[in-house]
Amino acid sequence: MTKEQKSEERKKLFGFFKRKEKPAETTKTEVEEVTEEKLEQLDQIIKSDSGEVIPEKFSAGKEQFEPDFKKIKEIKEDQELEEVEKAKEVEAKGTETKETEEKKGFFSKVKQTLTTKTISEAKFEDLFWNLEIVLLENNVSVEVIEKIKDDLKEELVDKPLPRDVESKIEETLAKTLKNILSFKRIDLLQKAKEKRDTEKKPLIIAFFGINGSGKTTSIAKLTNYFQRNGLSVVLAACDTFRAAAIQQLEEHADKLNVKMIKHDYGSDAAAVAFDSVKYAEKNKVDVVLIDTAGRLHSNTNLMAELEKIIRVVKPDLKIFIGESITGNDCIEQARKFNELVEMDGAILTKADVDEKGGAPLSIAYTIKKPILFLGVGQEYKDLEEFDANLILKRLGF
Ligand SMILES: Nc1nc2c(ncn2[C@@H]2O[C@H](COP(=O)(O)OP(=O)(O)OP(=O)(O)O)[C@@H](O)[C@H]2O)c(=O)[nH]1
Ligand SMILES: [Mg+2]
Repeated sequence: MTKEQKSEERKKLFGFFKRKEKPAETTKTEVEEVTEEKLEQLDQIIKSDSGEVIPEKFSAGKEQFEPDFKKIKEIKEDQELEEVEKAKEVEAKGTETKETEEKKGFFSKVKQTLTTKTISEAKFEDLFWNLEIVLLENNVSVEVIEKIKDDLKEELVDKPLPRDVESKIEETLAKTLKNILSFKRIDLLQKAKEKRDTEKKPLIIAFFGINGSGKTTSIAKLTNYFQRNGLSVVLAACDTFRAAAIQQLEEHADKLNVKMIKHDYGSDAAAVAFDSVKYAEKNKVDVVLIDTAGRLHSNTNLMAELEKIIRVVKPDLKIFIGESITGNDCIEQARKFNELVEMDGAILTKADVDEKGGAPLSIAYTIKKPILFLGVGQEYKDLEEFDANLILKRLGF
């Protein structure tokens, strides 16, 4: 900071600082009589703070040296400015730590504010506000927040508070969240093997979601996952709507060395799906993965096309692919898709870019179906089996 900037800053800050901390003291000092005692005190202050001696000026009238109050004031102002800057730094650091603390264990905050033996409804609402903010910031949907609130209220309001309130709150929250995430796991490998061994048929999985949510990439990752586990795959290029889509899937098919069934751009997607299943049955392929065009639930034509694919091949599983980074948008999409095409589960992509943990929790609660995997990058290996405990950890539990 240049001297000029510092002086400007000082003007702004010092004025405020002086008003709050030292109402009229500085001006008063200027008109006060200079006593030996006062000089001693000033000398002490300045020496101890800055190591400088007290500035003096020669008074021609009195023919002696006197304290130079103008300079003294400047020095004091400088010291005070430094203090203000230090205080600002401390405050900034405080905010950083506060955020981390909030994320880690925001319920401990509630404990600190509790001084009464029971919590009234009004007090609870007041306390819950702290949690609500953190949950909202972490993409936890309003419905889930309401559920958490109800469960906590039931345990805490107008009840004798247990000695260890923090543990009680933690326990209740963890129970609520675990319940939301405790859906029956879908084991794709086991399902494929079962269908192969009992029905001699391939496991058919259709994927859908909005544009760019990661359908094609997730299908490629899953192909690799099945292959690593000894199962064979055929891909159905049912995105006949977007010009480059077939080529994009084909590149993955070549890299992964799997068969891909395609028709021309613009052709009937359901026919491609049908041919893929026939190919798999004939060639004893274990799994058929159906890539579809990105669509909004409001696009009637494309939704009808999706319904036709489903009607024609009757997939064993219908999987919604959503981007976890879009937070509440993703939750809304999941809800709307689920109303039109009831899904069996979801894969949430781009979890590597999503620092907040609320999306999986909220989607699971919205669709009441399991989340199978999280996409955590762009490589084939970047597919993580969903682990509820990990999500709870990310939310600070
Ligand atoms: N960081 C990250 N990027 C991902 C992930 N999954 C997909 N992507 C990227 O997201 C972009 C879109 O992925 P696609 O697989 O083409 O999405 P899509 O749903 O098939 O898109 P449309 O076919 O256009 O509807 C690509 O650049 C992917 O590399 C993920 O888990 N993490
Ligand atoms: Mg695609």
